[in-house]
Formats: sequence, structure tokens, C-alpha cells
Amino acid sequence: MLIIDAIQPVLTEASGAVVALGNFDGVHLGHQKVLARAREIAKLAGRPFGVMTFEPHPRAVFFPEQPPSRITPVKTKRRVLQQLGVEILFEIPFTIPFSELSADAFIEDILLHHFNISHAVAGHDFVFGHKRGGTMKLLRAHLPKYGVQVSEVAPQLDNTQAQWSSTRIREQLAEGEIKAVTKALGRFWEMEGEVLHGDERGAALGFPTANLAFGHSPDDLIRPKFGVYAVRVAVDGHVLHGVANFGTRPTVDGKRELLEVHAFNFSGNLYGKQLRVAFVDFIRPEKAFASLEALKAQITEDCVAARRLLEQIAIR
Ligand code: RBF
Ligand code: MG
Repeated sequence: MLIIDAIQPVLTEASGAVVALGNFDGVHLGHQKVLARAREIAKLAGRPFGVMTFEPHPRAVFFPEQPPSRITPVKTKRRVLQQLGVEILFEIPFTIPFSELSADAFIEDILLHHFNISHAVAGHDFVFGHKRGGTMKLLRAHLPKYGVQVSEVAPQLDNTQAQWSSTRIREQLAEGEIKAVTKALGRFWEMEGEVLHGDERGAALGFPTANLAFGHSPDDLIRPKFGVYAVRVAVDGHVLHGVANFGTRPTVDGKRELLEVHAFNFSGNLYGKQLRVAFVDFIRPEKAFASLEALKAQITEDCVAARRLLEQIAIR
């Protein structure tokens, strides 16, 4: 996958692409329909399959005081797009000055002049340009004059007739509704990062953990509900099963948010490694225990619950 992260005339290999347009945070099933359509059109036309998106997420630029809300950080989004067969990723740097570009200028300067697309594909509700003034209708009014086609993808509904939505996925993560999130994404939601040096207290408790911390800039990863989860951990190309706590550890007077992962049947050292932690199911909310003994007893039960939940996944 070729990543173009500047607004400049593209090289021949990226020219004439069939391009899906959108933010695609989460790359959920609704997004995947738009991507599948673009891929199909590209294949039939013998053109490159492209995606155009904006980085950082526009809401991080417009509302920097809001808490982090990314479902898929840029690294995850790129990986998922690549797995979906995307050949050219047009990753437009999103800034306030860029946001002031009119919808007409976006069409003429960016889509036509710089990126020279051959076909635009987007969801019915895609909007772009200054004050969200550009719509699918505007694309249809202008692009065909230049021989560029426009395809609109109808709303994709789940089994409750609701539209797949990034906003709803954010709410579900905040509520610990992991099954619903998995369904909407068509894969497990993940937190990923480098393992920190811990305080070894977990090992003293009998449950050594690998700990990940997450930043607080506006474009950082969204925080799921504080609590305990059954997880699958990818590290060094291996997959481990485990249990994880996301929260501040009120029992030991923790302050900052951490994801603490206890992997089953594993005794190696994970410090400094890159971990991808897939959330399989929610077990219980985090809480303050009266003693470390009480916490330890609860973690023992959490492990039993996690193993059972992970076994169910394995046989399906
Ligand atoms: N800490 C809490 O204060 N409350 C909890 O409910 C809690 N649950 C945990 C569940 C699991 C499966 C794990 C691995 C840790 C949990 N912790 C919890 C964090 C625990 O306090 C921490 O791992 C040790 O203090 C070592 O830092
Ligand atoms: Mg949408």
C-alpha cells in the first residue's frame, strides 16, 4: 500500500485511482461496504484502488479540548485498510487552514488536479470542505464534467435497522459493550502499544502483568470502560490468551490509566515489546478492594471467567 501524505501531484502509479472518500475511523462494517464497492469498481476498471482520508481526525483538530476518541489510531487504520486490499492511501494532513478550503476547491484542486482520481465512492452522508458544505450531490454536479464518475453507497443497516456508526461504537466502548463493538467492526477492537517498566507488584500478587499507557492528546485512542476484559494478545507474531484490567487501580491508589495484561501460560519478559491487545469480552467493572487478598481472589476468578470466554471464541 502506497501512502501519500501530502497534497501534491501524484505519481503515475497512483493516478486515475478509484477512491473511497471518508474518515473511516474504526473501519467498521458500514465503511467496509464503501471500501468493497470502490475495490470492485477499481478491479473492473483496471485502476488502482484508493482511499482518501484525513489525519489527524478532524474532530481532534476542531475540538481539541474533547477527550480522546479515536477507535482506530492511524497505525491500526493503515493496517486494516491494507488488509482490505487498499493500494493507494491518500492521507490528507488535516489542519485548520485546510478545513477552510471550499468544497469546490476540494473537488478541483485536490480530487482532480493533484490526485487525478477517476472515480469517487462514498457513503450517502459524506460531507467535505469548509463548513461541511460539500455533499454527494455536489460531487455528482461537478465530477462527471471531467469524466470522473461518482458512486454513492446506501446506508448499511445492522439487524436492528440502525446504521453502523462510529459514534455508536464509541458509546459501546464507554459502556463495555464489547460484543456489540466486535460485531460492528467485523473484528476485535484493539489497544496497542509498547510495554512499560512496571512496579513488579503484579508479580508479587501472583499475576505478573505487561502494562501499556496511552497519551492524552486529542487524537489519541478512545478509552474503554474501566474494567476487566478477556483478551487475545499478539506479540512477536504469537497469540496469547489472557485477562486485562483497564483503569487506574483504585485498590493500590494508582493514578494514571493503564492497561495491565496478564497472559496465561506465559513467563517471558515483555518489557519494551509492541503488544496488540484484542478485546474479546467484558468481565466486570474495575473496583476498589478492601485488601490485596480480596483483589487477588477476584483476579483468580477473573482468570477463570476469561479462559471460559476465550474457549468459546476458539471453538466457533
Ligand atoms: N486493581 C484495582 O484496583 N481494582 C480492580 O478491580 C483490579 N482488577 C484487576 C484485574 C486483573 C485481571 C488484573 C491483572 C489487575 C487488576 N487490578 C485491579 C490491578 C492490580 O491492582 C494491579 O495489577 C497490581 O496492583 C499491580 O500493579
Ligand atoms: Mg457515517
